[in-house]
Amino acid sequence: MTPPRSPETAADPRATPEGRAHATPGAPRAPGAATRSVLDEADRFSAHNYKPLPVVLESGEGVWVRDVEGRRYLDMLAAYSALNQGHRHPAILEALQAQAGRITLTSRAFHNDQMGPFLRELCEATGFEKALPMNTGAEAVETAIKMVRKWGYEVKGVPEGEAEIIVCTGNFAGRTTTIVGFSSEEAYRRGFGPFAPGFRIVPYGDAKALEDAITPSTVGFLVEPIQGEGGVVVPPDGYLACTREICRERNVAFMADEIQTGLGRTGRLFCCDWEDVRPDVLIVGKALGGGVYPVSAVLADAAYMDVFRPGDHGSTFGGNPLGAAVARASLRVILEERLSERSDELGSWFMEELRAIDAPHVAEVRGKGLMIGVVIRKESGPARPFCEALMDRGILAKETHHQVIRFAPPLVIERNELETALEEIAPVLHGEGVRRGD
Ligand code: IF1
Repeated sequence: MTPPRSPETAADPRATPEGRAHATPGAPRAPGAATRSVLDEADRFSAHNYKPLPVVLESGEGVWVRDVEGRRYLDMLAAYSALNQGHRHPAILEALQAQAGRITLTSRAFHNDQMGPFLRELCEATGFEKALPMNTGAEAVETAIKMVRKWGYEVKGVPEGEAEIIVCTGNFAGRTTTIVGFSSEEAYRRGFGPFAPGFRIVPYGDAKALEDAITPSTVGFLVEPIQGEGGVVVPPDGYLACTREICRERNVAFMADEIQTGLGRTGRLFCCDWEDVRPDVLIVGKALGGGVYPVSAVLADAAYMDVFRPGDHGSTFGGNPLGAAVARASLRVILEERLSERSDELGSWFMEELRAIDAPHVAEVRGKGLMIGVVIRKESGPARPFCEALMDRGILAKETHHQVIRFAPPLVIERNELETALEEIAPVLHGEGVRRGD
C-alpha cells in the first residue's frame, strides 16, 4: 500500500519507502528488535488480560499510526470507536492543553467553570434535560442502572429490592462484576461470580421476547442499538422503535447504550436516530473524550435524573474540568466536521465495496455507517489470522467473536484512504498471507 504522502511521512525519515508495513505482503513478519523488547516487557510486567496484535504503536495522527519500527498503519479500529475524531485532533489537543494550563481537577466538592457548559452543550446536542458526568463507559452504565432502579422504587412503585432490568443475549456493556453478571458470554463471567441479581436476558432482536419478559418489577430495558462486541449485530429494522413503544406502554425505562454506536459512528449522531427513537436514558462514552481523556455520561429528563440526591452517587473524576473541556471540543468536532454524515456516506460506499470483493472466505458484510463487520466463514477458520495478515499489509483491524473482522476507522477518514485500504483488504479476504492453523 502506498499511502498518500502526509506531511508526517515526508518529514519522517523512518517511513519505509513504499510506506507499507511490510515489503512483501503475506510473508510472516517477525517482530523487530524494538517491538520484541516492548512485547517481552509487557509479557513480564502486565497482567495477561488481552492478546493484542504483535504491533507496538508509538505515534498517531488522524487515521495513521506508526509503530516502533517506523512502519505506518491505517487504524481501522479507532480504539473501538473512542477515536471517531481521529488520533490527536488539533482542536481537541488544544482544548486539553489550554485547560491543563488552568485547572485539571477539583472533585465535586466544589464547582468548576467547565462542567456546567459541557453538560449544557451535551444536553442541547442530545435533547435531554439533564446529564450526569462519569469517566468510563462501564461507570456510566452502572450509573444508569442505579438511576433506573431508584426510579423504579420511588416513582414506579416497585417494592424495594425487587427491581429487574432486562438485557439482551450478546450484550457488552463493560467489565465490572455487575455488568459481566448479565453477560451471556461465559468467557466474560467465568471466575468472577457471585453476580448481582435483578437482570433478565432475552434474545436480541426479538421484540416479542421483551414484551413477554416484562413483569411488574421490570424497571428498565438496557440495549445496544447495534451490538459491537457481539459481532457488529444489526437488529431487524423497526426493532428499536417497537421495543421503545413496548417500554412506553409498560412504563419501563428504555435505556440505550450508545457508548460505541453513538457520536456519529453509525451514520447518525446516535444510532437510535435511525428509527427516530428517543430513549428514556441515553448512555454515552468513548468518543466523548475525543481519544485523549475518559469521559462518559448518562442523559435523561428530570423525571429520572431527579431521583439522585446529594451524596447518592458520584466519582472522584466525574465532571472534572479537564475532561469537560476535552468533551466540549470533542462534541464540537463531531458536529462541526459533520462526522455523522461522513460516516453515513463513506460507510455505505465502503460496505458496498467490501461486498463487491466477493471473497470466498466472507460470509457476510454488515453494519451501519463506519461500524462494519466482515463475517469470515467458519470453514475458513477464525478471523484472527485475517487480522494478522491485514497488519502485515499496514491495516490495523481487530476480530470480535472469533469470526468477525471489525472495520471502524476514525470518522475523519478520507475516501482515498479507504480506497488504499481496499487494495490491501481484498487480497487478504481472498486468503493471501492468511496463516491458518496457528
Ligand atoms: C474491553 C469490547 C468493544 C462498549 C459498550 C459499554 C462499554 C463498551 C457498547 C464499556 C466498551 C470496549 C471495552 C474494551 C474493548 C471494547 C469493546 F470488545 F470489549 F466489547 F468496543 F466492543 N458499552 N467496549 O463497547 O465502556 O468501560 O470500556 O469505557 O473491555 O476490552 P468502558
